[in-house]
Order: sequence, then structure tokens, then C-alpha cells
Amino acid sequence: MQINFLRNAATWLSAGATFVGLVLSAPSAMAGSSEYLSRPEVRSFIETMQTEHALDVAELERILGSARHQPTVVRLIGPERPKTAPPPVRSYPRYRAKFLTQVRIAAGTQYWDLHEEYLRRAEAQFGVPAEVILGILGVETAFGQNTGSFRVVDSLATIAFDGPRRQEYFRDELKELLLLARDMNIDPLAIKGSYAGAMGLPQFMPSSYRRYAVDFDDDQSIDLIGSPADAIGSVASYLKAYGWNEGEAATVAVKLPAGAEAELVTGLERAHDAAELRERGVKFAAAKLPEGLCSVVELPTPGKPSKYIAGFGNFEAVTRYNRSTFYATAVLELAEAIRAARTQQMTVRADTESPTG
Ligand SMILES: [Ca+2]
Repeated sequence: MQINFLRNAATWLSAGATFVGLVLSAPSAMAGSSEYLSRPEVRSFIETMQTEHALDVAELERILGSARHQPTVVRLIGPERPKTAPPPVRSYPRYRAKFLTQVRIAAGTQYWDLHEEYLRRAEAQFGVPAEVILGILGVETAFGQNTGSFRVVDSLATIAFDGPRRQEYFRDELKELLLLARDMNIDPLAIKGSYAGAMGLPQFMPSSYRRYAVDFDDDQSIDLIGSPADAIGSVASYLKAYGWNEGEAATVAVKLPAGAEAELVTGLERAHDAAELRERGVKFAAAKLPEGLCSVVELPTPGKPSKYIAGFGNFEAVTRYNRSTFYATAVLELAEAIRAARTQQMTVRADTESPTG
């Protein structure tokens, strides 16, 4: 999601010169929809926040009065794809290549070295392996390098009141942001994030921040923007809450019987019993499988036969972070690559550092 945003932002910036000219010549037209305070749905939102959550009306007016409509956000959120449109050509290798780079894998091992203590603690407390936490932080923000530059109030208000879809969801997130800022005693106008309002190293939405984030460096505040420790603990806490089971494989490669693909692929849904799949001729690449149902996920490559994997409970936990099978697969593959690179590094270190006497 983050990477898409950056690519789109770059396209947008490349047209910067003309765009800036436009803004300078017609500032009032651009700011026209920023007058959120006069809108009846915004008044009613403020009223609800006051009656249901006892937030101060003057403070709400200060915040929402400063909220600015962001046309870029509307464009990036995009319209619903028409049901009649042909499905886009999907390529898992193309998606994977954005994240499984040597640079990102090296950044992952470095991050592991720097924050080993907290990764160990997260693993002990929540049962989530260090590399999976790093896989998420790596895909989401390249370990804090791309955390987003939109004011979260602007992003959320824009989609909540002018978005092409999912307004209700984003009104809820705006509410959660205001409550989060109150709880943390910070000015919501100071918080930056993605075009969709995801914040900090792990790109938590405000509701997830309030529900699952933890203070992992014991400084009495939960800071997902400035504290790698809090980000590490919070990712593990989130995955645990969505059913991560210590020591279980998330995915197992499968071979499907020819012609049965369309019938067997379930994507995000864990609808299959592994024993039944075996009876139907599905071959698993491992003898021992995790308990519980599994999904069958297709990883397509245009012009070539697709690959398939079975996704178990831990795979589903990762898809709860971002509802995409490509996303979860890339997170887990980045995790494996970081783990392998670290193992190699440790071997080299042990060879060069081991005492000879
Ligand atoms: Ca903290």
C-alpha cells in the first residue's frame, strides 16, 4: 500500500510545475472544499463526538476547521472497480519484486541487530518470530523510511466526508484518531501518515493503534512513530490478537490436480480441510501440517503456470494486517529472506570471531 502510494505520488510530483502554477493562480478554488465546519454531516460528527465521548466542541472545531480536503487522497483511494470491468492482469512476481530487494533484506538484518532485545521479547511474549515482525515492518515502511507525509486529519477527513467509497469506515477512523490524540495528549494535527491515514513504523490505522498497540520500551507512552520498540511489540501484539500460533507454519506449497484449480482456490478464505484436499489429489510439500482449516491461494505469473500455496491460521493473521494474499505472501517471503541473510551473517561472524585457543 505504501509503495503504491509512493509510486503514485512520484507521478503526481513529476507534474509539479504546472500543478503549483494552478494552485497559485486559483488558491480559493483548491481550498473550496476545505470548509468542513459548515457541512451538516461534519456538525453532526462533532455533536456525536461531544455527546458520546465528551470531547470539547471548541477543540473539535479547531481541529476540523484546520482539516484540508486533499484531492490527491481522493484520487489514491480511487473509485470502486466496476463489476463489469475485466479483472486486471495480476502478477505475484512483479508485486514481490518491489519488496524482496537486496537493499531491503540488508536493512532488515541491520534492524534485527539494532533491536534484537525487543524482537526477542516480542517473540517470547507473543510467540511471533522476529523475522515475521521484520517482514511486516519491511513491507509497510522499509523499516521506517516511508511512513507517509500526509497530515492524518486531512487524509481521514477527506475520505470520511468526500471519499468515493468507505466513508463510514473512515469516519470511524477519524473518531478513533481524535480519541487516540486525546488519550495520548497530543495534537492530532501534528500526526503524519499515509494517504489512507495509516501511521508510523507499522502503519497502524487509529483503531488498531488504540486496540492493539503496546508500550514496549516502558516509557509510559505508546509511540509507533518514534519508537522501534513500541512498533515491534505492537506488530506482535496485533498478530497474536488475530490468532498467530507459535511454531506453526503459515503456508505450505501445494500442487493442485490439473483442471481443479478454479474450484479449489479460495484466496483469503480458509475453507478447506487439509485431509479432504489430500483425498482430492492435492499434494502438500510438507508431511506435517498445522491444525485447522486452510485456504488455497493462487500466485499467478502472466504467461506461465501459477504457483499455489495453502494458507493456515498464521497466514490468515498476516492477511488481517492487510487484506491481500499477495501482501501476506510477500511479508512471509521477506521474513524468510531476512532470516536466511542473518543466519549467514552469524555464521561468518562466528567463523571470524571464534577464539582459536
Ligand atoms: Ca513506549
